[in-house]
Amino acid sequence: MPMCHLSQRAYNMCTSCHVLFRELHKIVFLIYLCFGLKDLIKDLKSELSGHVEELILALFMPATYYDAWSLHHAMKGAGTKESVLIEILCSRTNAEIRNIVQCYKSEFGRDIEKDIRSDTSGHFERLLVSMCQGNRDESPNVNMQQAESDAQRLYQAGEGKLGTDESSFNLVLASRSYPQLKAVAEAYARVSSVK
Ligand SMILES: [Ca+2]
Repeated sequence: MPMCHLSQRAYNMCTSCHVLFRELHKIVFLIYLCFGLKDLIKDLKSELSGHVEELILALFMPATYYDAWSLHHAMKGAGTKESVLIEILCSRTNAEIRNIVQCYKSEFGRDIEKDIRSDTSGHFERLLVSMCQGNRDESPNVNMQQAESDAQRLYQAGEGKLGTDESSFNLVLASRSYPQLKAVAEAYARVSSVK
């Protein structure tokens, strides 16, 4: 039976693992049964489970859908996989975040902000809620003076005092551009080493 491009990719990645190999056969069969991607994803979900489900869905899902699915899985049921929330919400572009929020609503019928609020608390909750607004500065320019003052501010809000003023961290982490945050981290290393 000929294989489509995606299943060939999945096949090449996974031939060394017997469990995955068996599951991939199911998928090849499913591809020929259902040609619509949406139906295919639905069928894959009902056929697979656990890490195999996650690997295969990662290969087949559009990136936005996979992020929304991962966030939903990280929060649904008991407990929360905080590392997944951080990895996705703290690294995507504003446009990607907005698409993920929209996809979360349309595919899972839920409001991501409400789910974050019910699954997390305190400053971590506020940080994640800020992140899912998709309002990060995306200018490619780095302002060294601002990086220096942010580093000073973070030092004073954390290491330089008893306890931590988390709101300063939230402000910087949620709003500065990624290149700017890199400059803040470098400035912070200098500030903390001379104090
Ligand atoms: Ca939960």
